[in-house]
Amino acid sequence: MGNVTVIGAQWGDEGKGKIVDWLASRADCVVRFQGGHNAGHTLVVGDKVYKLSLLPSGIVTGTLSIIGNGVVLDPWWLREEVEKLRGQGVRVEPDVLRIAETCPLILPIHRDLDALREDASGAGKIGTTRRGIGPAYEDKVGRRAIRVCDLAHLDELDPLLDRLCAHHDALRAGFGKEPVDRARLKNDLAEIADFVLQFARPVWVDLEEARSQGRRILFEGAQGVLLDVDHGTYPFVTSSNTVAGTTGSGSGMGPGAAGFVLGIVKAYTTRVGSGPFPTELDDADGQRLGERGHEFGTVTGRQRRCGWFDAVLVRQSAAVSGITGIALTKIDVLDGFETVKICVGYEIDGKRFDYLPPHAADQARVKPIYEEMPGWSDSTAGARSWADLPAQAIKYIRRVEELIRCPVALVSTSPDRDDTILVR
Ligand code: 2SA
Ligand code: MG
Repeated sequence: MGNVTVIGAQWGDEGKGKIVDWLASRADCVVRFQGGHNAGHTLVVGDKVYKLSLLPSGIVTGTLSIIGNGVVLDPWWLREEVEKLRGQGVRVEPDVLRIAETCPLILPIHRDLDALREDASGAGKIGTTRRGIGPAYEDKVGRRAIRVCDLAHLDELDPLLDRLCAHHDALRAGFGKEPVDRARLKNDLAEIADFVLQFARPVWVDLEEARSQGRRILFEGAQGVLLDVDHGTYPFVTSSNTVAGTTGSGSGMGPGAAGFVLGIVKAYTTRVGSGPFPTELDDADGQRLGERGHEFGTVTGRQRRCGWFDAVLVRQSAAVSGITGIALTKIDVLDGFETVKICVGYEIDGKRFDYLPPHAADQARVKPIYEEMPGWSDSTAGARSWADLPAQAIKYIRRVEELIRCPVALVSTSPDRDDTILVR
Protein backbone atom coordinates (compact mmCIF):
# COMPACT_ATOMS: atom_id res chain seq x y z
CA MET A 1 0.00 0.00 0.00
CA GLY A 2 1.23 3.53 -0.77
CA ASN A 3 0.47 6.70 1.18
CA VAL A 4 -2.69 6.94 3.25
CA THR A 5 -4.48 10.04 4.49
CA VAL A 6 -6.84 9.76 7.43
CA ILE A 7 -9.40 12.50 7.88
CA GLY A 8 -12.55 12.85 9.95
CA ALA A 9 -15.64 12.95 7.74
CA GLN A 10 -18.00 14.46 10.35
CA TRP A 11 -17.40 17.06 13.10
CA GLY A 12 -14.32 15.40 14.59
CA ASP A 13 -14.09 12.73 17.28
CA GLU A 14 -14.91 9.96 14.81
CA GLY A 15 -12.28 7.71 16.36
CA LYS A 16 -9.37 8.72 14.12
CA GLY A 17 -6.81 8.05 16.85
CA LYS A 18 -7.34 4.31 16.88
CA ILE A 19 -7.36 3.97 13.09
CA VAL A 20 -4.28 6.17 12.72
CA ASP A 21 -2.49 4.11 15.34
CA TRP A 22 -3.50 0.91 13.57
CA LEU A 23 -2.16 2.27 10.26
CA ALA A 24 0.90 3.88 11.85
CA SER A 25 2.29 0.45 12.63
CA ARG A 26 2.31 -0.16 8.85
CA ALA A 27 3.73 3.26 7.87
CA ASP A 28 7.29 4.59 7.73
CA CYS A 29 6.34 8.13 8.64
CA VAL A 30 3.32 9.90 10.19
CA VAL A 31 2.59 13.53 9.31
CA ARG A 32 0.25 16.13 10.81
CA PHE A 33 -0.59 18.79 8.24
CA GLN A 34 -3.23 21.12 9.80
CA GLY A 35 -4.79 22.18 13.09
CA GLY A 36 -2.94 22.40 16.36
CA HIS A 37 -3.43 21.13 19.89
CA ASN A 38 -7.19 21.44 19.43
CA ALA A 39 -7.14 17.83 18.26
CA GLY A 40 -7.67 15.07 20.76
CA HIS A 41 -6.59 11.58 19.82
CA THR A 42 -6.88 8.76 22.31
CA LEU A 43 -4.74 5.71 21.65
CA VAL A 44 -5.24 2.47 23.52
CA VAL A 45 -2.29 0.10 23.19
CA GLY A 46 -2.56 -2.96 25.38
CA ASP A 47 -3.30 -1.66 28.87
CA LYS A 48 -1.88 1.80 28.19
CA VAL A 49 -3.89 4.88 27.22
CA TYR A 50 -2.14 7.77 25.48
CA LYS A 51 -3.82 11.11 24.88
CA LEU A 52 -2.31 13.21 22.13
CA SER A 53 -3.35 16.69 21.04
CA LEU A 54 -0.42 17.95 19.02
CA LEU A 55 2.05 15.16 18.34
CA PRO A 56 1.46 12.75 15.46
CA SER A 57 0.17 9.37 16.66
CA GLY A 58 3.20 7.56 15.22
CA ILE A 59 5.24 8.85 18.14
CA VAL A 60 3.84 6.17 20.44
CA THR A 61 5.22 3.35 18.27
CA GLY A 62 8.51 5.10 17.52
CA THR A 63 7.56 5.81 13.90
CA LEU A 64 9.11 8.94 12.34
CA SER A 65 6.61 11.68 13.24
CA ILE A 66 6.47 15.00 11.42
CA ILE A 67 4.61 18.19 12.29
CA GLY A 68 4.14 19.98 8.98
CA ASN A 69 4.08 23.69 8.22
CA GLY A 70 0.27 23.65 8.06
CA VAL A 71 0.07 23.07 11.83
CA VAL A 72 -0.02 25.96 14.33
CA LEU A 73 2.33 25.11 17.18
CA ASP A 74 2.06 26.08 20.82
CA PRO A 75 5.66 25.61 22.02
CA TRP A 76 4.76 25.37 25.71
CA TRP A 77 2.11 22.81 24.98
CA LEU A 78 4.65 20.91 22.90
CA ARG A 79 7.00 20.70 25.86
CA GLU A 80 4.22 19.58 28.17
CA GLU A 81 3.01 16.86 25.80
CA VAL A 82 6.54 15.60 25.12
CA GLU A 83 7.28 15.44 28.84
CA LYS A 84 4.03 13.67 29.60
CA LEU A 85 4.74 11.02 26.97
CA ARG A 86 8.30 10.57 28.20
CA GLY A 87 6.79 10.02 31.64
CA GLN A 88 4.75 7.17 30.11
CA GLY A 89 7.90 5.60 28.74
CA VAL A 90 7.65 6.87 25.14
CA ARG A 91 10.92 7.92 23.52
CA VAL A 92 10.55 11.42 22.03
CA GLU A 93 13.85 12.52 20.50
CA PRO A 94 14.82 14.50 17.38
CA ASP A 95 15.32 11.34 15.34
CA VAL A 96 11.62 10.44 15.72
CA LEU A 97 9.99 13.87 16.06
CA ARG A 98 10.59 16.60 13.47
CA ILE A 99 8.88 19.94 13.28
CA ALA A 100 8.71 22.22 10.23
CA GLU A 101 10.82 25.36 10.70
CA THR A 102 8.02 27.29 9.04
CA CYS A 103 5.30 26.40 11.57
CA PRO A 104 3.61 29.52 12.93
CA LEU A 105 3.59 29.68 16.73
CA ILE A 106 0.55 29.92 18.96
CA LEU A 107 1.44 32.51 21.62
CA PRO A 108 -0.26 33.40 24.91
CA ILE A 109 -1.76 36.46 23.18
CA HIS A 110 -3.60 34.12 20.80
CA ARG A 111 -5.15 32.22 23.68
CA ASP A 112 -6.15 35.53 25.30
CA LEU A 113 -7.82 36.73 22.12
CA ASP A 114 -9.64 33.44 21.53
CA ALA A 115 -11.17 33.65 25.02
CA LEU A 116 -11.92 37.39 24.87
CA ARG A 117 -13.79 36.97 21.61
CA GLU A 118 -15.72 33.91 22.69
CA ASP A 119 -16.79 35.61 25.90
CA ALA A 120 -17.91 38.73 24.01
CA SER A 121 -19.78 36.91 21.25
CA GLY A 122 -23.06 36.10 23.00
CA ALA A 123 -25.21 33.87 20.81
CA GLY A 124 -22.59 34.13 18.06
CA LYS A 125 -20.12 32.15 20.12
CA ILE A 126 -18.31 29.45 18.10
CA GLY A 127 -17.60 27.19 21.06
CA THR A 128 -13.87 26.99 20.26
CA THR A 129 -11.36 25.01 22.29
CA ARG A 130 -9.97 28.41 23.46
CA ARG A 131 -6.48 27.33 22.57
CA GLY A 132 -5.71 30.24 20.27
CA ILE A 133 -6.03 28.25 17.05
CA GLY A 134 -8.10 30.81 15.11
CA PRO A 135 -6.06 33.90 16.11
CA ALA A 136 -2.79 32.08 15.28
CA TYR A 137 -4.00 31.20 11.78
CA GLU A 138 -5.21 34.78 11.31
CA ASP A 139 -1.72 36.06 12.09
CA LYS A 140 -0.18 33.54 9.71
CA VAL A 141 -2.37 34.68 6.83
CA GLY A 142 -1.92 38.31 7.95
CA ARG A 143 1.87 37.82 7.59
CA ARG A 144 2.67 38.76 11.15
CA ALA A 145 3.21 35.34 12.75
CA ILE A 146 6.30 34.36 14.74
CA ARG A 147 7.47 31.04 13.32
CA VAL A 148 9.64 28.21 14.59
CA CYS A 149 12.63 29.47 12.56
CA ASP A 150 12.38 32.85 14.31
CA LEU A 151 13.38 31.12 17.53
CA ALA A 152 16.84 30.66 16.03
CA HIS A 153 17.10 34.41 15.42
CA LEU A 154 15.95 35.92 18.68
CA ASP A 155 18.03 39.07 18.17
CA GLU A 156 16.00 39.81 15.07
CA LEU A 157 12.63 39.48 16.73
CA ASP A 158 11.92 43.20 17.23
CA PRO A 159 10.64 44.16 13.77
CA LEU A 160 8.40 41.06 13.83
CA LEU A 161 7.07 41.98 17.25
CA ASP A 162 6.43 45.54 16.02
CA ARG A 163 4.12 44.21 13.33
CA LEU A 164 2.48 41.62 15.54
CA CYS A 165 1.93 43.92 18.50
CA ALA A 166 0.65 46.84 16.40
CA HIS A 167 -2.18 44.51 15.45
CA HIS A 168 -2.76 42.88 18.82
CA ASP A 169 -2.48 46.04 20.90
CA ALA A 170 -5.31 47.58 18.87
CA LEU A 171 -7.47 44.49 19.28
CA ARG A 172 -6.73 44.25 22.98
CA ALA A 173 -7.56 47.91 23.50
CA GLY A 174 -10.97 47.17 22.00
CA PHE A 175 -11.54 44.67 24.79
CA GLY A 176 -10.21 47.07 27.44
CA LYS A 177 -7.01 45.04 27.83
CA GLU A 178 -3.49 46.35 28.39
CA PRO A 179 -1.02 46.19 25.45
CA VAL A 180 1.08 43.06 24.90
CA ASP A 181 3.86 42.69 27.47
CA ARG A 182 6.67 42.49 24.92
CA ALA A 183 9.49 42.00 27.37
CA ARG A 184 7.72 39.04 28.89
CA LEU A 185 6.85 37.55 25.51
CA LYS A 186 10.49 37.85 24.41
CA ASN A 187 11.67 36.22 27.64
CA ASP A 188 9.19 33.39 27.30
CA LEU A 189 10.24 32.77 23.70
CA ALA A 190 13.92 32.83 24.64
CA GLU A 191 13.28 30.34 27.42
CA ILE A 192 11.44 27.84 25.19
CA ALA A 193 13.50 28.32 22.01
CA ASP A 194 16.06 25.54 22.47
CA PHE A 195 13.45 22.99 23.38
CA VAL A 196 11.58 23.57 20.11
CA LEU A 197 14.68 24.03 17.96
CA GLN A 198 16.07 20.58 18.77
CA PHE A 199 13.19 19.16 16.67
CA ALA A 200 13.15 21.87 13.95
CA ARG A 201 13.97 20.76 10.41
CA PRO A 202 13.25 21.54 6.79
CA VAL A 203 10.80 18.63 6.94
CA TRP A 204 10.07 18.90 3.23
CA VAL A 205 13.58 17.49 2.72
CA ASP A 206 12.77 14.46 4.89
CA LEU A 207 9.49 14.00 3.05
CA GLU A 208 11.14 14.30 -0.36
CA GLU A 209 13.62 11.65 0.71
CA ALA A 210 10.82 9.42 1.98
CA ARG A 211 8.94 9.88 -1.29
CA SER A 212 11.93 9.12 -3.49
CA GLN A 213 12.67 5.96 -1.52
CA GLY A 214 9.10 4.72 -1.81
CA ARG A 215 8.46 4.94 1.93
CA ARG A 216 4.86 4.87 3.08
CA ILE A 217 3.60 8.12 4.53
CA LEU A 218 0.54 8.35 6.72
CA PHE A 219 -1.11 11.77 6.92
CA GLU A 220 -3.02 12.27 10.13
CA GLY A 221 -5.90 14.73 9.87
CA ALA A 222 -7.41 16.51 12.87
CA GLN A 223 -11.01 17.66 13.44
CA GLY A 224 -13.33 16.78 10.54
CA VAL A 225 -14.52 17.85 7.10
CA LEU A 226 -17.63 19.56 8.52
CA LEU A 227 -15.27 21.81 10.51
CA ASP A 228 -13.28 22.79 7.39
CA VAL A 229 -13.05 26.57 7.05
CA ASP A 230 -14.22 26.40 3.40
CA HIS A 231 -16.46 23.36 3.29
CA GLY A 232 -17.81 23.09 6.83
CA THR A 233 -20.74 24.61 8.69
CA TYR A 234 -19.25 28.13 8.55
CA PRO A 235 -18.82 30.11 10.78
CA PHE A 236 -19.05 27.21 13.24
CA VAL A 237 -15.83 25.66 11.99
CA THR A 238 -12.16 25.58 12.86
CA SER A 239 -9.67 27.90 11.13
CA SER A 240 -7.87 25.39 8.92
CA ASN A 241 -8.68 23.28 5.89
CA THR A 242 -9.33 19.79 7.19
CA VAL A 243 -9.89 18.19 3.77
CA ALA A 244 -7.38 15.77 2.27
CA GLY A 245 -6.15 18.35 -0.23
CA THR A 246 -4.31 20.10 2.60
CA THR A 247 -1.83 17.20 2.93
CA GLY A 248 0.31 18.68 0.15
CA SER A 249 0.29 22.33 1.15
CA GLY A 250 0.46 21.59 4.87
CA SER A 251 3.54 19.40 4.65
CA GLY A 252 5.54 20.60 1.65
CA MET A 253 4.62 17.83 -0.75
CA GLY A 254 2.71 18.00 -4.02
CA PRO A 255 -0.99 17.40 -4.60
CA GLY A 256 -0.45 13.69 -5.30
CA ALA A 257 0.85 13.02 -1.79
CA ALA A 258 -2.45 12.06 -0.16
CA GLY A 259 -2.73 8.55 -1.66
CA PHE A 260 -5.66 6.52 -0.34
CA VAL A 261 -7.98 8.93 1.49
CA LEU A 262 -9.62 7.12 4.38
CA GLY A 263 -12.56 9.03 5.84
CA ILE A 264 -13.32 8.14 9.44
CA VAL A 265 -17.04 7.99 10.05
CA LYS A 266 -18.82 7.28 13.31
CA ALA A 267 -21.90 5.02 13.00
CA TYR A 268 -23.94 7.91 14.48
CA THR A 269 -23.18 11.64 14.72
CA THR A 270 -21.64 13.87 17.41
CA ARG A 271 -20.53 17.46 17.65
CA VAL A 272 -18.89 19.65 20.31
CA GLY A 273 -19.24 23.41 20.30
CA SER A 274 -22.03 25.46 18.75
CA GLY A 275 -23.53 25.26 15.30
CA PRO A 276 -26.14 23.43 13.27
CA PHE A 277 -26.69 19.70 13.80
CA PRO A 278 -29.73 18.45 11.85
CA THR A 279 -30.02 14.98 13.43
CA GLU A 280 -29.29 16.06 17.02
CA LEU A 281 -31.37 14.16 19.61
CA ASP A 282 -32.50 15.80 22.85
CA ASP A 283 -34.23 12.63 24.05
CA ALA A 284 -33.39 9.35 25.74
CA ASP A 285 -31.89 7.95 22.51
CA GLY A 286 -29.43 10.86 22.36
CA GLN A 287 -28.53 10.36 25.98
CA ARG A 288 -28.02 6.67 25.41
CA LEU A 289 -25.68 7.30 22.47
CA GLY A 290 -23.67 9.71 24.61
CA GLU A 291 -23.40 7.35 27.56
CA ARG A 292 -22.65 4.20 25.58
CA GLY A 293 -20.23 6.05 23.33
CA HIS A 294 -18.48 7.92 26.19
CA GLU A 295 -18.97 11.12 24.26
CA PHE A 296 -16.78 13.58 26.12
CA GLY A 297 -14.03 15.65 24.46
CA THR A 298 -10.45 14.49 24.90
CA VAL A 299 -9.16 18.05 24.96
CA THR A 300 -11.66 20.01 27.00
CA GLY A 301 -13.82 17.28 28.55
CA ARG A 302 -16.90 18.90 27.05
CA GLN A 303 -19.97 16.71 26.60
CA ARG A 304 -20.62 16.04 22.93
CA ARG A 305 -24.02 16.53 21.34
CA CYS A 306 -25.33 13.24 19.85
CA GLY A 307 -27.69 12.22 17.05
CA TRP A 308 -28.49 9.65 14.36
CA PHE A 309 -26.26 8.98 11.39
CA ASP A 310 -26.55 11.71 8.76
CA ALA A 311 -25.89 10.17 5.36
CA VAL A 312 -26.49 13.49 3.59
CA LEU A 313 -23.62 15.15 5.43
CA VAL A 314 -21.23 12.25 5.05
CA ARG A 315 -21.97 11.98 1.32
CA GLN A 316 -21.16 15.68 1.04
CA SER A 317 -17.95 15.28 3.08
CA ALA A 318 -16.84 12.35 0.95
CA ALA A 319 -17.41 14.37 -2.22
CA VAL A 320 -15.74 17.65 -1.20
CA SER A 321 -12.70 15.98 0.29
CA GLY A 322 -12.25 13.16 -2.21
CA ILE A 323 -12.60 10.24 0.17
CA THR A 324 -11.57 6.90 -1.34
CA GLY A 325 -13.10 4.68 1.34
CA ILE A 326 -14.41 4.99 4.87
CA ALA A 327 -13.69 3.41 8.22
CA LEU A 328 -16.92 3.02 10.15
CA THR A 329 -16.33 3.30 13.90
CA LYS A 330 -18.28 2.71 17.11
CA ILE A 331 -20.92 0.51 15.49
CA ASP A 332 -21.15 -1.27 18.88
CA VAL A 333 -22.73 1.86 20.40
CA LEU A 334 -25.83 1.10 18.32
CA ASP A 335 -26.11 -2.45 19.74
CA GLY A 336 -29.46 -3.04 21.43
CA PHE A 337 -31.47 -0.22 19.84
CA GLU A 338 -34.84 -1.59 18.70
CA THR A 339 -34.75 0.60 15.62
CA VAL A 340 -31.99 2.74 14.17
CA LYS A 341 -32.47 5.78 11.96
CA ILE A 342 -30.45 7.23 9.11
CA CYS A 343 -30.99 10.72 7.73
CA VAL A 344 -31.42 10.49 3.95
CA GLY A 345 -32.46 14.05 3.08
CA TYR A 346 -33.61 17.39 4.50
CA GLU A 347 -36.68 19.53 4.22
CA ILE A 348 -37.11 23.28 4.61
CA ASP A 349 -40.67 24.60 4.29
CA GLY A 350 -41.72 21.59 2.26
CA LYS A 351 -38.76 21.84 -0.10
CA ARG A 352 -36.44 18.84 -0.21
CA PHE A 353 -32.64 19.13 -0.15
CA ASP A 354 -30.17 16.33 -0.75
CA TYR A 355 -27.27 18.45 0.54
CA LEU A 356 -26.75 20.90 3.41
CA PRO A 357 -27.52 24.44 2.18
CA PRO A 358 -24.67 26.88 2.98
CA HIS A 359 -26.45 29.55 5.01
CA ALA A 360 -26.30 29.09 8.78
CA ALA A 361 -29.99 30.02 9.14
CA ASP A 362 -31.05 27.35 6.63
CA GLN A 363 -28.71 24.86 8.26
CA ALA A 364 -30.35 25.53 11.60
CA ARG A 365 -33.82 25.05 10.13
CA VAL A 366 -33.46 21.87 8.05
CA LYS A 367 -35.66 18.99 9.15
CA PRO A 368 -34.08 15.58 8.70
CA ILE A 369 -35.93 12.96 6.67
CA TYR A 370 -35.26 9.57 8.22
CA GLU A 371 -35.19 6.03 7.01
CA GLU A 372 -35.79 3.51 9.80
CA MET A 373 -34.20 0.10 10.05
CA PRO A 374 -34.62 -2.65 12.61
CA GLY A 375 -31.75 -2.72 15.12
CA TRP A 376 -29.86 -5.74 16.41
CA SER A 377 -29.80 -7.20 19.90
CA ASP A 378 -26.59 -9.20 19.57
CA SER A 379 -23.33 -7.49 20.38
CA THR A 380 -20.95 -6.23 17.72
CA ALA A 381 -18.39 -5.17 20.33
CA GLY A 382 -15.03 -6.74 19.71
CA ALA A 383 -16.05 -8.38 16.39
CA ARG A 384 -12.98 -9.08 14.26
CA SER A 385 -14.55 -10.52 11.14
CA TRP A 386 -17.57 -9.90 9.00
CA ALA A 387 -18.98 -13.25 10.14
CA ASP A 388 -18.99 -12.04 13.77
CA LEU A 389 -21.51 -9.29 12.98
CA PRO A 390 -25.29 -9.69 13.38
CA ALA A 391 -27.13 -9.73 10.03
CA GLN A 392 -28.96 -6.46 10.79
CA ALA A 393 -25.69 -4.68 11.58
CA ILE A 394 -24.33 -5.77 8.20
CA LYS A 395 -27.49 -4.43 6.54
CA TYR A 396 -27.00 -1.12 8.33
CA ILE A 397 -23.38 -0.88 7.17
CA ARG A 398 -24.33 -1.75 3.59
CA ARG A 399 -27.10 0.85 3.59
CA VAL A 400 -24.69 3.51 4.87
CA GLU A 401 -22.28 2.62 2.09
CA GLU A 402 -25.00 2.91 -0.53
CA LEU A 403 -26.27 6.25 0.75
CA ILE A 404 -22.88 7.95 1.04
CA ARG A 405 -21.71 6.53 -2.30
CA CYS A 406 -18.41 5.46 -0.90
CA PRO A 407 -17.13 1.99 0.03
CA VAL A 408 -16.57 0.87 3.60
CA ALA A 409 -12.93 -0.22 3.90
CA LEU A 410 -12.75 -0.86 7.66
CA VAL A 411 -15.16 -1.39 10.53
CA SER A 412 -14.02 -0.70 14.08
CA THR A 413 -15.83 -2.50 16.88
CA SER A 414 -14.04 -1.29 20.03
CA PRO A 415 -11.23 1.09 21.02
CA ASP A 416 -8.81 -1.85 20.96
CA ARG A 417 -6.38 -1.85 18.04
CA ASP A 418 -7.16 -5.45 17.09
CA ASP A 419 -10.94 -5.12 17.08
CA THR A 420 -11.00 -4.03 13.47
CA ILE A 421 -12.62 -5.67 10.45
CA LEU A 422 -10.94 -5.25 7.07
CA VAL A 423 -13.47 -5.16 4.23
CA ARG A 424 -12.37 -6.00 0.73
P1 2SA B 1 -11.13 25.90 17.39
O1 2SA B 1 -10.63 25.77 18.81
O2 2SA B 1 -11.01 27.28 16.86
O3 2SA B 1 -10.54 24.87 16.47
O4 2SA B 1 -12.70 25.58 17.48
C1 2SA B 1 -13.54 25.80 16.37
C2 2SA B 1 -14.58 24.71 16.21
O5 2SA B 1 -13.93 23.48 15.95
C3 2SA B 1 -14.34 22.52 16.89
N1 2SA B 1 -13.22 21.64 17.23
C4 2SA B 1 -13.38 20.35 17.53
N2 2SA B 1 -14.45 19.54 17.46
C5 2SA B 1 -14.27 18.25 17.87
N3 2SA B 1 -13.12 17.77 18.42
C6 2SA B 1 -12.05 18.61 18.53
N4 2SA B 1 -11.01 18.30 19.27
C7 2SA B 1 -11.16 17.77 20.65
C8 2SA B 1 -11.26 16.27 20.52
C9 2SA B 1 -12.39 18.43 21.33
C10 2SA B 1 -12.51 18.51 22.82
O6 2SA B 1 -10.83 15.77 19.48
O7 2SA B 1 -11.72 15.57 21.40
O8 2SA B 1 -11.80 17.90 23.59
O9 2SA B 1 -13.43 19.25 23.25
C11 2SA B 1 -12.12 19.93 18.02
N5 2SA B 1 -11.24 20.94 17.92
C12 2SA B 1 -11.94 21.99 17.44
C13 2SA B 1 -14.73 23.32 18.11
O10 2SA B 1 -15.59 22.58 18.97
C14 2SA B 1 -15.43 24.49 17.46
O11 2SA B 1 -16.73 24.11 17.08
MG1 MG C 1 -11.09 13.80 19.16
